[in-house]
Amino acid sequence: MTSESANLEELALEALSVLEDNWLGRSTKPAPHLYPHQWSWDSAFIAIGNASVRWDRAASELVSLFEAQWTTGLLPHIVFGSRQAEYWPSPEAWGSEACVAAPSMVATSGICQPPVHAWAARRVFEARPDEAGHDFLESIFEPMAAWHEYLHRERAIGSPLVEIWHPWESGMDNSPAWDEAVAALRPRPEEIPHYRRVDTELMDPTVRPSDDHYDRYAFLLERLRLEDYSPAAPQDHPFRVRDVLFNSLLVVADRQLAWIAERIGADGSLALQRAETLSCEIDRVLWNDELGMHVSFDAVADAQIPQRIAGGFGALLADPGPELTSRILEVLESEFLVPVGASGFMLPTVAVSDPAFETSGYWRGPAWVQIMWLVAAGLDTVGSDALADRLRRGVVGLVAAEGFWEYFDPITARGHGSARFSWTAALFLDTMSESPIADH
Ligand code: 9WN
Repeated sequence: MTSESANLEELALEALSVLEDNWLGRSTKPAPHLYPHQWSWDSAFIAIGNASVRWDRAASELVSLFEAQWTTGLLPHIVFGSRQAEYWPSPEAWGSEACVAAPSMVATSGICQPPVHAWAARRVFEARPDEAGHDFLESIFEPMAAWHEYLHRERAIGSPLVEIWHPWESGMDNSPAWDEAVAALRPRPEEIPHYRRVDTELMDPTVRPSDDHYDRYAFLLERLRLEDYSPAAPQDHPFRVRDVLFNSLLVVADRQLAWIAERIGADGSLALQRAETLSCEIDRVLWNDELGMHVSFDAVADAQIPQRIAGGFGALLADPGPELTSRILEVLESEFLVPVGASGFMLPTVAVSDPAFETSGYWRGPAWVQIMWLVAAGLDTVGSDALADRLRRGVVGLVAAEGFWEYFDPITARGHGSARFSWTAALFLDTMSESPIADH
């Protein structure tokens, strides 16, 4: 065994210990202190990482999340565990107990996150395609279909593209792509509920979203809460964004839902049809020819958001065809990718040359492992294997040099945010098992 592969083996053990330490009993918290409950898309990534190493936990991660599903089909972005664990917004701030559609056994948030779950469920099944795997798939299919149904029913307003109603729903909270839409919110002081941030007590406040943004996050939360998270006139909601990554992931998710349906003898034709419609709309509405990539759409301003962010490369997952793909790859290579380690690339969330770039500012520049993992999968989809491989080497290189951080500074490659971050560990494990990086 070479010293490099010995080191990778040690890292894999360390990744398992991160997941072990963050295990809550039926699901995994994203980070030891900063995010002490269960988060929706984190759980999907964690299930993917656990699928081939701790199958029962991978299945439990998704099963427990779906137990907190609302009767509307909404899959909440946070499922609260211990009330002692400090986080804002707390269960009281969300007030899910007062919502008829919310589960009675557990407190949750009332908004959602990108739909990576059908993909995760398929990966969990594929890691164990026996009777247990089949039972898991059967049990998850109806709730999964209801989750997708919710998105297509409640979030597609005057367009097949689905909307997010809060920056937190993108999973990329303070991305500069949302700056204008957030600045356009002008809450009166009495419309901002009183709150105390916990994140800035745990982290350096300069790398977290600003107080100004948090006031608006709190305002949107309160507005949605007052309408039980199901506004009677959704077209009047003041933050409505058709995010390219969210919609691209829904294309993948619908395709995976159809795949699951076929496995269990159910009908997946509607899901397939929806995936096709959505994928055409992504190219029709979200393609920006000048920027050479897809961007999100502000449904309130009725205009595209002309900001390149790494999430836009998520459109590769929906397979945009050779012409758009070659333009996208050109932008990816010439503007975004930054060399890391011997042969890897990292992908900053905002291009280093972009005026909006901030080197350690959360979603305003740093490289995140889950975005790199998703874009690598997008590159697989369009057959760009060499680039996908180098992005995966980037994931391994960052973790090997720095550890399992929440995100990484694209200039110095230093880790930032929370240490011992669950999806970094989970997707590192998946990256190691998927590609023979250690053999090169
Ligand atoms: C708000 C848990 C979550 C991730 C998001 C990330 C961050 C929460 C926060 O942490 O968001 O949901 O408090 O900042 O932006 O992608 O799911 O890891």
